[in-house]
Amino acid sequence: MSERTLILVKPDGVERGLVGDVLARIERKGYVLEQLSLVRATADQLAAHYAEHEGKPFYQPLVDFMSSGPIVALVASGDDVIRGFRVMAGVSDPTEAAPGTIRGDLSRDWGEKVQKNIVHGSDSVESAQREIAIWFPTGA
Ligand code: IDP
Ligand code: MG
Repeated sequence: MSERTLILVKPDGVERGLVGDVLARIERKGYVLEQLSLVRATADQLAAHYAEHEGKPFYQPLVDFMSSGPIVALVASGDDVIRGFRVMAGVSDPTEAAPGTIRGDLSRDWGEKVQKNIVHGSDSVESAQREIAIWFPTGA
């Protein structure tokens, strides 16, 4: 069944000029871009988006990082796109992410308290619905 996922190109991806690479991978894979926006995340958006991580040691570094520059928010659709994009992204740790994945190809450890790993992708249908409403409040 076709589904939708919320993808973010994080500030490291925008700053390093990797938006086009990420979008091209999504398009070449065959997923469809439904929404696309260059935004600066508000504190409220980040608190809602990362609520599950509040209290963890990397939470404040993560929020500071996500506030450090513009991000690209997008909604992509396709059958099993939530799982499919997570596979394309690779695991969270840039050092462990497999070559061929977005994180494996484009990110690395910079010795910081937060992993700068280029992209976010929703991890479930429930997360996708919740996250799309945070980044596209007028509807997607
Ligand atoms: P995900 O983005 O692969 O779903 P999550 O566990 O949801 O990973 O964590 C959200 C983000 O927080 C990660 O993408 C990464 O930027 C950062 N992060 C997660 N775990 C760690 C950690 O152990 N150290 C530093 N940063 C982390
Ligand atoms: Mg996550």
